[in-house]
Amino acid sequence: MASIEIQVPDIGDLDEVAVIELLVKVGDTVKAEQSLITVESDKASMEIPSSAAGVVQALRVALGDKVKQGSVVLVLEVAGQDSAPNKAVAPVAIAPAAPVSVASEASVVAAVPAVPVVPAVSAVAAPAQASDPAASAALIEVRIPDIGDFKDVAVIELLVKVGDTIKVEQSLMTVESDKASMEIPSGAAGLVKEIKVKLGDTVNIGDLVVILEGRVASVASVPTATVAATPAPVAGVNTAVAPVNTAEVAPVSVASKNKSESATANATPPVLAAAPAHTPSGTSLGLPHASPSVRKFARELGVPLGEIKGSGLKGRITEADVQGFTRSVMAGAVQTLAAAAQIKPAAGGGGSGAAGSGLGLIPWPKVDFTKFGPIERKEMSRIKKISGANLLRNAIMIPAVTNHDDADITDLEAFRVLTNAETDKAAKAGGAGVKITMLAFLIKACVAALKKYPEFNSSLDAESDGAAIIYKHYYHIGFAADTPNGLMVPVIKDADKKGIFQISAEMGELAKKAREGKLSPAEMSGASFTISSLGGIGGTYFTPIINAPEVAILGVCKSSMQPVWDGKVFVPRLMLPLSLTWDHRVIDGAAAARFNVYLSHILGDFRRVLL
Ligand code: CAO
Repeated sequence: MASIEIQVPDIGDLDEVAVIELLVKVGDTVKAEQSLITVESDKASMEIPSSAAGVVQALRVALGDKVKQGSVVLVLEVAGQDSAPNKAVAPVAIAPAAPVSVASEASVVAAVPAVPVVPAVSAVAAPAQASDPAASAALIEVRIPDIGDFKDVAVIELLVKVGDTIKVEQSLMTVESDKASMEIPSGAAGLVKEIKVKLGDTVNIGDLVVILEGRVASVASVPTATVAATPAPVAGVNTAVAPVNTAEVAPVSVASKNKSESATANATPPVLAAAPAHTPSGTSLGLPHASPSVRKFARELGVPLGEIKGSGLKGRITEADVQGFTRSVMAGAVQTLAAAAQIKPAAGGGGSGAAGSGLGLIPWPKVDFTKFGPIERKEMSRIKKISGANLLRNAIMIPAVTNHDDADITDLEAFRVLTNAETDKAAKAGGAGVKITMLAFLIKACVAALKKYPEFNSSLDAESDGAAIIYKHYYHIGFAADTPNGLMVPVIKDADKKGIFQISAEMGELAKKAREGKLSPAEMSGASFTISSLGGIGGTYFTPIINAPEVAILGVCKSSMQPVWDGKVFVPRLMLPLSLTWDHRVIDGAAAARFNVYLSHILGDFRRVLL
């Protein structure tokens, strides 16, 4: 047994290409020339085959990675030297066979323009004579250039129509064999006069596909006369000269924007693409059936191709399908899956409905962590999955700001300790009693602050898409509880009507139920404001995420003795760090600062609650 590295082979003029599909995984047994990954540039996609048979030991690329010639794709364990084509000694990097070769039935290998090819064009109608140095009008034949070993490829998409004005290198049509698809670019600019093929036709190298009316340079101005007529060969494939018409007039220059090719120079490649979504076994991985240009178009718009129903041949997604889908989303007639899953439940208003669908975020990085060390995968708990989706929506959709402050709870803590000591004493004497925690006082203090600043006890009106604010005349306070299954938020209903002992007792019960996973939906709903206390754990400040549709949340951390200046001297005071996060659509910074100051005053002297 030996380990060999499979590298990206010569992929012609393409510099860096993105990995858009992984066709094998660790542990898979692959055959020689089996496709391993699909890579894509802005105009072409192709499958990278394996040069050897073996078992995949490690993937060296992840989706989204950029690779180029020589990049290691994966490590393959091969059975002895027989399997290693170049008898490489482990671990030796080997370049796979050039992906242009189509060696066997099983080798799903797409043609790759190892050497760029000039699309075949020729002018068939003589324009002005050579004495006229200026360009003149002519009919130009555009033919199928050398596309490698592919024969009888079907026209599956026409990308231009009669009357279109096209540029040099603009794609004219997409053709597809059973294993690869490619776009055929035009070698000349001009007006499309005639399209010589229709959907479903099969074409071969040299076939006439389009007649253009274009401005053709005269003989005198194009000394390199054979440039367009003879496509440069694709390395490793059929190098037969493309049957283009060069007899009647001087050929058309197909100089591209950046480079002016001579007769022997390499020019623009036909856009070759691997057929999408072919796994080695032939089962679809669900990659949408669309040409590279359509994929690029969709990518630019942030349109999820997988959600579009193709109207083209064999369900192929066309540019018009992408446009139609985009129009439907913009009109609100259709929602993307991401929007439905993440955005729809938001009742945050302010245009919340579909706002998140246009974030245009780049894809989440998919990293093969095994590249860096041993890993273990564990499924998330149901609660974590649900709360994660909610937290993400709330974090993204709410313009949240956090104000930090400190409350002097020296006296309150002394009172709490005293009260608990009395409860202990009563319990020892046979009486019942509830231990009270700082959180119970905080709930009561927050109710007082919510009454004074009602916008903190409100929600945006989802029905009017945030055009109104709903003020609640009830005070149901949620508190975050840390449980083995994740974060849960039980709710103390009507906290304004309850005393500290009752709140403490209820909190204890609800927290116990939360940890045992026994909370009912009713016990977790209806909160008008939430407190997240990490006081029993530690830390100073944090930025809690608002629990929509609420508009504010108070984060509390561990109190600590701090030197506080009393105007004359520093005195030791027990200070409680407060972090208030608020929705800026509803609340202003000044109100948030006042809320915190008021809360601190109450906590500093709890008698104020009675005022
Ligand atoms: N400062 C200093 N000590 C504090 C404190 C504070 N702000 N808050 C509580 N404590 C102390 C308590 O007095 C108690 O000490 P004693 O046992 O000596 O009396 C100890 O910390 C433990 O308190 P507790 O955490 O059990 O009780 P609580 O009422 O403060 O909190 C509950 C109850 C359910 C909120 C808490 O157990 C919990 O789950 N907190 C985590 C919440 C959370 O995860 N928030 C993050 C959300 S964002 O991911």
